[in-house]
Amino acid sequence: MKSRAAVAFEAGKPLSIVELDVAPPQKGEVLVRITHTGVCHTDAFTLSGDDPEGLFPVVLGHEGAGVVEAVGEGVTSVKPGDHVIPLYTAECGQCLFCKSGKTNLCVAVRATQGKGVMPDGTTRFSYNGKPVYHYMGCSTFSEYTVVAEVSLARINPNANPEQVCLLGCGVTTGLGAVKNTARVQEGDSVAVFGLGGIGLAVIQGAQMAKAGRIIAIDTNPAKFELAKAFGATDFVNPKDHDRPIQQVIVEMTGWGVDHSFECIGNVGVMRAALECAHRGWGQSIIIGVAGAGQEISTRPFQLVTGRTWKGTAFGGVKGRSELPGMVEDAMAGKIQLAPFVTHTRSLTDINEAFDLMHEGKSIRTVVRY
Ligand code: NAD
Ligand code: AHE
Ligand code: ZN
Repeated sequence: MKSRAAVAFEAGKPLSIVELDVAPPQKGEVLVRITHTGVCHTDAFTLSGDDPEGLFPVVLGHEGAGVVEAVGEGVTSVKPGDHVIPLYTAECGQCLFCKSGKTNLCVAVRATQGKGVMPDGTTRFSYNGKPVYHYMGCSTFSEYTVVAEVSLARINPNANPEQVCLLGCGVTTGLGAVKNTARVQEGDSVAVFGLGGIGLAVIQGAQMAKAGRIIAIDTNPAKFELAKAFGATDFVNPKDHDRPIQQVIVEMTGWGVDHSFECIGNVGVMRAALECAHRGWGQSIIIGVAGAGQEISTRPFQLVTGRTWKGTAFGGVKGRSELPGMVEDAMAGKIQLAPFVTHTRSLTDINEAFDLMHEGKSIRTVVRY
């Protein structure tokens, strides 16, 4: 079948709106009609060419919502008409990782996913007879996409897709980082570096956890208003200070914060986030994704004196088990999604979503088909 799609033919170039050919879903696969997709900084990261797993030409997008159109052989957990959110972190329930009870990092389809292909090693997308790669097991920048059955969460059909698509990445990642990775407790102090979709979701999660002080840090002060609305108590622009930002946070708090979160993808800020954590027990959670060749560093003394460095993917959330409940929570007003959707665009204007992000004007632009 034909599908309207935004294709990244080359790193560093705008996406091209074309009509792709999409092959039918094979065994264990599902054809999904995407109705809405968010644009996450990770899409821009991969488009930039900095992603070690980046492949071109590719259909990017991993923060979508849609409806099942058709299923391949052996698919039993979803049927045509079901409303779904594609998952870049699958949940097969069978692998060592799923069964461990310790992680959400299912490996059922991860190896082929990282190579831009379906589990049988081939792509379902083609353009002018040439294969086009899949992305993160989702490829939500195509109206019709094929994903593995284990990469789909079935959700309430009455949910607002323009908002719940954000549970496909940004909002879930931030909320989960607070709840599952850091396990923030009532009264704890929190510092959040970077106030995009991820950082603001961390702030929302910290407020839900009844954190005490929530320090919001961004070089773009325009982000502070929304951070305040989500519950941040203190606002710091590193550009207003001539000393290292970790020193500023430690001075503000006495000994540092109980939990810090890096939501940018800047290895220098990752160091600052670790070093502003409380002596003896503070922990820092890396959420941001850094480019090929970049590495983190700190004085080992920072760890010797009791700080812990951690990271999180999709907030530690198991998508098939947990996303349906999070969608219900959003519908019940327990999770706020509307404030994240600062812009909407049609597919033909998807490149504006990247421009708005780079200009610091948007939190999330949601693209509708
Ligand atoms: P975004 O671009 O919307 O937000 C980033 C924010 O960081 C912006 O507000 C920007 O002004 C701010 N910033 C940039 N440099 C800064 C600095 N030096 N100091 C302070 N603030 C600074 O991005 P996003 O969509 O919120 O994504 C954030 C990061 O999280 C990206 O690296 C993305 O790839 C990553 N991410 C990771 C996961 C995961 O599962 N680990 C999931 C989603 C996104
Ligand atoms: N491909 C990159 C790493 C990219 C990365 O870390 N992705 C995050 C999700 S970002 C969502 O916006 C993640 O979940 N990683 C775990 C995984 O299994 O992909 C690289 O460095 O190679
Ligand atoms: Zn993302």
